Amino acid sequence: MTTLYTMPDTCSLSPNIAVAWLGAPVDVKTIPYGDHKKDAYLAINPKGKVPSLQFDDGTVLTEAAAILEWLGAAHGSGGFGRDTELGRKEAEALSYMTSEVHATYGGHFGPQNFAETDDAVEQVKRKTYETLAGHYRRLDDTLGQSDGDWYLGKRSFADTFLYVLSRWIEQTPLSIDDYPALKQHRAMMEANEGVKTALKRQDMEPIG
Ligand SMILES: N[C@@H](CCC(=O)N[C@@H](CS)C(=O)NCC(=O)O)C(=O)O
Repeated sequence: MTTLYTMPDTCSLSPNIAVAWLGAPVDVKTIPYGDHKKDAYLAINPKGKVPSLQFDDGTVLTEAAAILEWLGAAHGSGGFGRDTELGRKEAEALSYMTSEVHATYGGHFGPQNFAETDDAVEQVKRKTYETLAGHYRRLDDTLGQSDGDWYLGKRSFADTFLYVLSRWIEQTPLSIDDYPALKQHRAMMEANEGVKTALKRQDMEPIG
């Protein structure tokens, strides 16, 4: 069976939720933190990151946006066809959230990768939170202006990644209270049965 590898508190929650929403025949396997750097997992994904999706024939797909793309294409509704306006917007939102917002979190999760001295590390962190504040403002505005409760008006995979981001804000000095649309979206996601299932599968709790 196709297997999705996840780890607690990571962005792999996004495809995990998508699997739940689609009812896709995908086995979700949560590995403990640390196992992602061990040989057994590195043989699956040499990048040593989650998520990874392993197919029956042993081939592997990495990168959250690509995995979501495949899930939508292979298992139908939940992702929108890329020939529709919603589909184009979903692709745009997922690219933005993964390649811009998630990537900015590099300065939070590993500031030492961008600076050599303690002072410089502090500066990287400061700039990271400034940049993240701008991203959260943009996400909150987009959500606030959407035609409905979901990020694109209708439920899409963009909501799964947005939920990851609205959880991570708790690890930063930023406050969800400054982003009311995101706060409401997070609560709505946590009331959703598919999200509850995905959280359990990944040994995670709702933020509440
Ligand atoms: N560009 C990748 C990023 C994947 C990624 O950074 N995953 C994180 C969890 S959110 C991870 O596995 N981190 C473990 C590590 O780097 O040690 C994607 O979008 O899937």
